[in-house]
Amino acid sequence: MSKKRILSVVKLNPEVEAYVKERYELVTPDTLGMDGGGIEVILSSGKGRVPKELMDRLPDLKMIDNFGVGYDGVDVNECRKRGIGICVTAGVLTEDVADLGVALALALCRRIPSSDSFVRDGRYGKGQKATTGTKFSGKRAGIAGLGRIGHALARRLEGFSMRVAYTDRYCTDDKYQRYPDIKTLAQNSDILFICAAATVQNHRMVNSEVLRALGPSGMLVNIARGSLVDEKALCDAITNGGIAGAALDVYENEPEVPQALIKSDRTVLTPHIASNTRETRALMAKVVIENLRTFEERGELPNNVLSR
Ligand code: 8YV
Repeated sequence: MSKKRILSVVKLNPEVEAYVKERYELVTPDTLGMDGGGIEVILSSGKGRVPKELMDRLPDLKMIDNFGVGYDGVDVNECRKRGIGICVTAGVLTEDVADLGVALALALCRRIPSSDSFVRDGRYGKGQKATTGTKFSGKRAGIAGLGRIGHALARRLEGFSMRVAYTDRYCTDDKYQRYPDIKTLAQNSDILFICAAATVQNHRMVNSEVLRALGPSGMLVNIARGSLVDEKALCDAITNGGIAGAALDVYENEPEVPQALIKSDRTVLTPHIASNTRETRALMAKVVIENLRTFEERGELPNNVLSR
């Protein structure tokens, strides 16, 4: 009996790939051919794109099994209309992403990357003076997006004696001060952390006005998605001293990173690694496989963001 087809729009995690290849015929949009009938599942990730045009080729599509919690490449409205579930790896990567938020902010304040280079390239040995950073503990933290990751970050920052404030359209938490919008939050923050989902409403939520509100001593940390920040405005603010610095794990057109950010000594840049630890990637793979197995065996759509 021939195997059922499954379509992947991304390079798969090795464990997911091994599981899938044993049970399915794995196809890509390029090898799909004219007839997309019978394909019920698309495997995707934060990097994947599932536009309406692809869904049009798959009349039996029921599930997008997503390696990650972000699914901004998926046409969500179209999924809603067609009753297609978007199943994510909720919960398992929260801690890692929050950890990276702290690490990036600390690295930026305490100038860890440039201090590391200072030692490695011999300037320390020659008795030169290292650059002075800024104190991390006690800063005013602003969190845009107080979901699971935002909360995990808030808890960590409290441990650094920070006053934590936030803005969020849906979540509230009386423990922290809530601001009605991101501009007011930025005005009242030393470090603005972006943890919100990359929805249409949040597109470029950090614009030139918000960066102005953050001001010359303010810092931006983005562990969510590049599309939440107007990258051109950010480059200008970094180049002109409009803000003190930025620490970024995500970019508007990954893997491209603007030269203005690369050249600046007031940025800390990582290549979208927030969930990239051995432990978490193994758990993410497990959830993707479990989501798929549950769908196949029981016809259910676990961790479906559209059923919430
Ligand atoms: C992954 C992510 O790096 O969960 C997300 O939204 O961006 C990350 O966990 C990504 O899904 C892998 O491409």
